[in-house]
Amino acid sequence: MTDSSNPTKPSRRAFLSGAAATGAALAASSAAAQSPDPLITEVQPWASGLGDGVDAAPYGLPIRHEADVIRRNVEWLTADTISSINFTPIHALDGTITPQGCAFERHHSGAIDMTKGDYRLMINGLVDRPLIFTFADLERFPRENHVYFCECAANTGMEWAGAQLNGAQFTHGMIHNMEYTGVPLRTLLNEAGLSGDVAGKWVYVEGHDASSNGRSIPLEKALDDCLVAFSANGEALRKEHGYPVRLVVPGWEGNMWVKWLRRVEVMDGPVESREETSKYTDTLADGTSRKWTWVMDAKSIITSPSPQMPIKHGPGPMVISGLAWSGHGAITRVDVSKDGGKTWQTARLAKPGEKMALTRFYLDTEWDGGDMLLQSRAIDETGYVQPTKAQLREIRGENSIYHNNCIQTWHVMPTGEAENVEVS
Ligand SMILES: Nc1nc2c(c(=O)[nH]1)N[C@H]1C(S)=C(S)[C@@H](COP(=O)(O)O)O[C@H]1N2
Ligand SMILES: [Mo]
Repeated sequence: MTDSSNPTKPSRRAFLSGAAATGAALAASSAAAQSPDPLITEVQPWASGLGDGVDAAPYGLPIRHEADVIRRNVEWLTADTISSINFTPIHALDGTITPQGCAFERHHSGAIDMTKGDYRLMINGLVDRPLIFTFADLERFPRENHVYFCECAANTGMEWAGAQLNGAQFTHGMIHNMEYTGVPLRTLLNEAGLSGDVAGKWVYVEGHDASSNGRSIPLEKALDDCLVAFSANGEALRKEHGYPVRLVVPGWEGNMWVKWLRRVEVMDGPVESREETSKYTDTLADGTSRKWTWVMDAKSIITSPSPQMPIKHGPGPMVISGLAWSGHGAITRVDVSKDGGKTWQTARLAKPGEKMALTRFYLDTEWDGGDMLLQSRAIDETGYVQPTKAQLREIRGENSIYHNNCIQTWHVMPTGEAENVEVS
């Protein structure tokens, strides 16, 4: 049997069965085949009694053996848990959809508890008729479904000056990817009536929470693809993600995705609020600051192997897996390097890239049992290539926090363990 893409190379399937027959590789499974394996030969407890009934969990949680697939904090980042951040366990997830129960949270004044009955959304400012919508009103507008990633601008922000946090969850876990259901913001703005030019106009969006997290967004973006969302992954938004309604701003920094959305004011200029001046602004290498950085540039991360996901098998076939995304559109290619960026192989995309959504990539490869300097490099539909850390530092220096989309390196050791490192 041969691999159709490379006739000189035996296919993966042929390799696996050949290895089992000779016992040369896949040591664990071939050893087990030689002596009787009680898990195969003996009747096990789960096969000689009854399992749980259907009433065991009216709303199910993951099985207890997966109890470590949870959000985590970085202690020194988290002075208190109210105005804080936790991280998605991206190292332990597969596919692209983030379950709401472990999707990172970022609150400026805590997650609030609102009912649909108390919910109101006001549209005011430069509109023909200011309007107030109840939740029931929103449900009567035509709705859409879209999968989008939401990445905090501070994701990877602790890595500017050097390799710091040991785990993809901590270096890249301020991201989630969900299927949202909601009403286009455009529909609601048109209901309120917009007259005159779109260019030069803005919306100011704020939430019901004490922080309000107010942000200015150009009216063009508001009318393009922003979604007033009330469901994620098929169910109501969780409290921590803005129940009952949040704003979805595809491809743009997470801070603009206002939760518990309260008000949209059409204005003739930006407000220049705290969240868009002293915060979420990029310091450049020359000491000046860049005013607006809304779109999240193309980025990728190898989730396995990684410091929290060591290799647990010997040399031979292995799967390297990760995530890639771009706020500018779809991911078209991801390359993987095992030698710190000297040579690259193109990874397999699990599905063609989707606009402003996570893309899963796999490199089905062989591990020689030696050291690897694993890197991934994302390329999006605009042709943009994810930069190295050195390239990014040339423009941005080392004093920045936000919008760090550089290539990450994991040093995988012969033990299979991995650590966060930098290569020059
Ligand atoms: N109302 C409100 N919206 C908010 C915030 C907030 O504190 N209050 N935090 C923002 C920030 S900084 C980010 S990164 C995203 C995080 O969304 P999540 O908590 O659903 O992950 O929500 C944004 N929207
Ligand atoms: Mo954020």
